[in-house]
Amino acid sequence: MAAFEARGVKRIFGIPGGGSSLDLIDAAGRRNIDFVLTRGETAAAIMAAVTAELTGAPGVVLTGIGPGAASVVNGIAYASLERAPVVAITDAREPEAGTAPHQVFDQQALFAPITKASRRLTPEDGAQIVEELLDRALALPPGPVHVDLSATDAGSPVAVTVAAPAAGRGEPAGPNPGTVEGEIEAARGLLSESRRPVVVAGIEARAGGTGSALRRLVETLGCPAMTTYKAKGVIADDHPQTIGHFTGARSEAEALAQKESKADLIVFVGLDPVELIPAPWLLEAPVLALSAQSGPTFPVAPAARLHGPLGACVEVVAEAAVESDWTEAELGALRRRLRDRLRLEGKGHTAESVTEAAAALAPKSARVTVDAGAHMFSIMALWRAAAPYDVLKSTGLSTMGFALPAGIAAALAEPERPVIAFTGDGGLLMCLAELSTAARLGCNLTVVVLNDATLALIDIKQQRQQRPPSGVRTPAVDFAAAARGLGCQAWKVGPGDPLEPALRAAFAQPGPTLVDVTIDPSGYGAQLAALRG
Ligand SMILES: Cc1ncc(C[n+]2csc(CCOP(=O)(O)OP(=O)(O)O)c2C)c(N)n1
Repeated sequence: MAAFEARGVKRIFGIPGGGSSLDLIDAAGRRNIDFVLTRGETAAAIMAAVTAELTGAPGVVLTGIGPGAASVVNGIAYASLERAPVVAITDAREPEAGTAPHQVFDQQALFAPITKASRRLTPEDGAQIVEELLDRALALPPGPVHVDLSATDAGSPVAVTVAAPAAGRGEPAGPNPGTVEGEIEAARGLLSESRRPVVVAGIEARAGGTGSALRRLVETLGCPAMTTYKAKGVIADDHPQTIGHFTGARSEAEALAQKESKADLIVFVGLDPVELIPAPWLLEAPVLALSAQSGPTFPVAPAARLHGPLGACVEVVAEAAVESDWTEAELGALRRRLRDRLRLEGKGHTAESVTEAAAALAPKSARVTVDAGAHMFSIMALWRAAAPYDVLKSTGLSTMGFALPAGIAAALAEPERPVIAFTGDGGLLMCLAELSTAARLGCNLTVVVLNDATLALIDIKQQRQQRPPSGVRTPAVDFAAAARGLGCQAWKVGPGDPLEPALRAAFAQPGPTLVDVTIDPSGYGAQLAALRG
């Protein structure tokens, strides 16, 4: 706990078991670290990971042995594929137990594929190991680590060493943190020869120190700027050169390959391959890759690469940047083309109309979280982010059950900033009980459920394969009634009901609220076809 405190940890999320968890909760209290009880372990891990993303300090999640450890796995997978530094602490069996193997399996093996390291702590070297694990979690690319700790070991005295404060978010670990390495001349050559470059910012570009260098580069080039979903806001959505998101979908490749707006160079700035959908690479233009971590494997081999502190990489190539041939009219046409592909038809309320209504009525400072599913496309396309982390979404894992726990973590990290969590009905049902966590904590959070009683993203894939509907549609759930039962104020909006009064009332309340909107999913199929082919 001393090590966590020194690294800026303010709260730990989880569900305790009866072993080391209880010692740790006591110790946390003595260090002014809050223990935040959740209803599910995976939700706790998502909260820890999002806390890490927002604060730069490591996230910490605590679970019991066996079922508690098994139940946290999807949240740790989130931290792994979304590059969030998280410490997962599980109760562990006593080494010399000699007791029945009740609730016992190899927990370190369970976490091995989704953590950067997993260690059992002992009184002899436990404090040292915690420091090493924290360093591992924070080193690029950041990710989760696992700690197994038995009650006897947790209760034994150790020599506490307090860590030096860790490097801040985005500052690379390693022997030469300030050095840009790679094909500097080739990189500059590609940029100076390019007449029609396109800059794509990815997850690593969220780190402080990159955004301003990146904007300068984009403005010098006068070229189109795109961000991945995770990097949304790194270059503001309202920046005159922002044309949309880069996800690896066919519609983007088509837009950037068409005759009138053909890109001749794609510049990745901090893009992580995990951010792209697994589709064939369709762009012919060469790629210049600038990365904070060395050697990521992209679906296309870059013509040149640099790695090192990302802002410095950008500055190194910017020396060769000159104004491109792109015109304002071409940028506008590209933006419209990408946006038009995402238009969503439907009767009554749709994901598009709900997003537009919420954006018009939301408090200006609102932060948004978005779940996985068909509803996500319209929200990501229409919500305007001004800065990184204005919109939080699971992309590397693309997990359902994200928006509500992420919203709770965001509300706790910045209580003065309201949060709107957009979710499908399927995703919300995976973490519904966390509404009671939000109510208990008084989170300034509005959950907007796009309720179509369908796992729409899977439903449309099933329809496209001309299969009969099976296993994807369910009777509608009354989320407003459920939310009230869990301690939130809630409104239900049917297909013919006006949405604005409910949204207005929900946004006006400080405590957690929920708006359950019945939406028409019939336009999703055409939208997905336009996006991904
Ligand atoms: C935890 C998890 N389970 C399954 C999936 C696969 N999956 C992706 S979207 C989706 C359906 C989402 O349904 P819903 O939340 O109702 O949103 P909608 O697609 O209807 O907008 C499923 C099952 C996933 N991404 N995450």
